[in-house]
Amino acid sequence: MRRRFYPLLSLLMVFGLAGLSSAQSEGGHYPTAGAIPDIVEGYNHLWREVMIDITIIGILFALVTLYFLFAYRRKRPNQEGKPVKLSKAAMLGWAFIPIFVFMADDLYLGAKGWTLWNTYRTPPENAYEIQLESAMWSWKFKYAGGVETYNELRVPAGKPILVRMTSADTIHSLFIPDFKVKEDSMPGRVTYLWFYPKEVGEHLITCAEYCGMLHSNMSGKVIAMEQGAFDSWLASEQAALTEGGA
Ligand SMILES: [Cu+2]
Repeated sequence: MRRRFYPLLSLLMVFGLAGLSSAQSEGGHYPTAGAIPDIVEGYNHLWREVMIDITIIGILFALVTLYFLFAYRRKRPNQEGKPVKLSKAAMLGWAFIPIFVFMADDLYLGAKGWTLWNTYRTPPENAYEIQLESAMWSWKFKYAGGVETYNELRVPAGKPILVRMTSADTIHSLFIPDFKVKEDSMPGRVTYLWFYPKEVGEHLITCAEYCGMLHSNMSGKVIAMEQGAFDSWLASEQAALTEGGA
């Protein structure tokens, strides 16, 4: 009777070992020092991995459940079940092997999430800094020389961008889905996020924290421009300000 459990236990062991060996082979995914880490790729990679793991775990649970349903079905009317007596070793095995398998995967994904989080919280040193003040209902971006834009975050492509933010009124949340970044902006506190627009293009900005009646209209866009075009845009805005102020 007890022998029936052995194939199942071996199956669990195989999954556990497969998980561990995949954990070890992941070492190469993280960027070397000095390079700009790719948080979009890091996010996508972790997301795929979580999906794959919960699918495998779900199938595994379903198979074990189906096996038990079949193996321990009632075979005659009035049949009474009787508990299987397990040896101490089998008992410990049943408790600890599944724990080992699932906790190994949880801790591994947790560690990878922590590593990725640290990447999110550590802007590269050469990041270009832009300030943001959110309000009901607009995003005001502030550049060097007093230049301001509303709802348009113009950035040079090919450079990591650091956005330091606060809020004029209530809590908003700057969400740029294409770059997999989101950060709350709040009054009386300065928070930040960074992202890396590699190429010229436009990307949606939206508010991800309910901030009142027109919250759903609180959108904007990132406009990633060639470095030269960005520089001349900023210079012309600065010149216009100087002229206006003179
Ligand atoms: Cu908002």
